[in-house]
Amino acid sequence: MQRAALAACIASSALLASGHVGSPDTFFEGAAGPYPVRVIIRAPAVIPARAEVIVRVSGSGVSAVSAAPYIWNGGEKSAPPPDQLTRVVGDSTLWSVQLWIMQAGSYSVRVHVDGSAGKGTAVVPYVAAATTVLTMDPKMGIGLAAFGLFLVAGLLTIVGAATRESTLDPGLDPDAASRSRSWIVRGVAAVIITTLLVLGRLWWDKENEAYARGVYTPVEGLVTTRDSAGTRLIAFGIDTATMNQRRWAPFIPDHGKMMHLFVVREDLGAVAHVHPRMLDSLNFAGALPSVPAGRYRVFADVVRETGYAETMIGKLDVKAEPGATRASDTDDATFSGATGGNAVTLDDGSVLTWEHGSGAIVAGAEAPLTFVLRDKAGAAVTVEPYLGMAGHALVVRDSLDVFMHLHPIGTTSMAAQQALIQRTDADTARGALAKRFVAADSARASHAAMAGMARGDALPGNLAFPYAFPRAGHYRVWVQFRRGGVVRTAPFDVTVEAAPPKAS
Ligand SMILES: [Cu+2]
Repeated sequence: MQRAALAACIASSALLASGHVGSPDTFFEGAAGPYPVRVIIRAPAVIPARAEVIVRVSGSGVSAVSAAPYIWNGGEKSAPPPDQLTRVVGDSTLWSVQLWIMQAGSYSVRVHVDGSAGKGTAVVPYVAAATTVLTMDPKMGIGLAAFGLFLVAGLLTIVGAATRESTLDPGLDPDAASRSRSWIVRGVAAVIITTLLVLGRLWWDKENEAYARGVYTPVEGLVTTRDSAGTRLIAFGIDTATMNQRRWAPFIPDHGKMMHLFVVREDLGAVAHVHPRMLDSLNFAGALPSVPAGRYRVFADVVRETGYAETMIGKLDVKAEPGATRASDTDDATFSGATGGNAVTLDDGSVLTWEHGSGAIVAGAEAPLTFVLRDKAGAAVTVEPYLGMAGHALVVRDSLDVFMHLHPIGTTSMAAQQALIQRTDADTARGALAKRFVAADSARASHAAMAGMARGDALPGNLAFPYAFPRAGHYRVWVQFRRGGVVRTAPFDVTVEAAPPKAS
């Protein structure tokens, strides 16, 4: 019953969670040396607690899988020895373990695979954050309070009996003087015990408050627009009051951009994906290409040099459309319109089809986010790299409490992974690592080069995004890719069903 209460509490309160909005789990698709791995980190809702690490290793001859969490600034010696994963019964490629996460922050979870092809390690960025304060079940509270009262009464009885009778010889009755002394001592003991209980309560309230203050909420920004010379500018200013005592750390570019800003109309009828420039450590600004009027939510993806990837949030009202507004960045894109079912025809005539099979899509279970691009004749076609990847997907729940920017490598940020890998024990000065990242990024001809891609490269038009929808409900998924030099967006709708209750 306690576990059920705990699970209900976690389910009801994990709305806003680590790094991203409403989607606390980490999905990673990559390789540990010669072994392709898919890693899922099921985030706990409180910290300290255990995170479940699930690893799918495809590749034969795998003999052992282990994993350990490294906090970003802990150095090599800080991590506990790796925990061995055990095979999940009934699936020889699936391994799992529970890892203790003792404090909130940015981690690399290193997954080691050992097998007949040798050893390999995958570095998975993981942002640990408490997302809820657990409350006690009232029934258990009443039970514990009754037990506590019983203990206090017992203690007073012992104290009273000891002062009254401990010096008496066997068989004698206590006299009136020792009886009254016993009452006085019991009264003093009651005062001392009450004082201790009150002090304990004060201490606990302080601890509880400190914990509640550390519960993750997204940083908010003030979003404004301004029309100037035929261009609409959008600005995102971080509201430091919402930083919730979190340590400020410099930003690093992810996919070559300091910020990926998603402007989503509240009815999900329009979306813009733009890349404002960083003006200073709190302010970003850039062009907002033409979007229809309406009330918008703003989700700003950024990565800090600590490997901490987060989504900041804001709101924006867009008034009537101005004349021609142009994008300031060729990687910017906008889209408005409804979905066209499971196969969306794009303006170049190609068709993107969501191949999700016939089964239901269930909250918490790996979702079949697999898309194939074909031409009019039905032949598979290629795409060009967009921000160093074959494709991007945005996932937004219709109630706007879930937002996720997905890549073929999952929910993790490549920049966060690089920050965690490249950080050395000498990078103790704030900003040192960020400086190297910014320098390396501006030295790069195009961001695609980082992933070993040239801008004109042809990539297979099969796009797969490892992810599980966190909750039941209606979602819209926008898939973005580049073809013919133009960023194209295909919208899809999906209804996600609640997970069936687990038999225990
Ligand atoms: Cu972007």
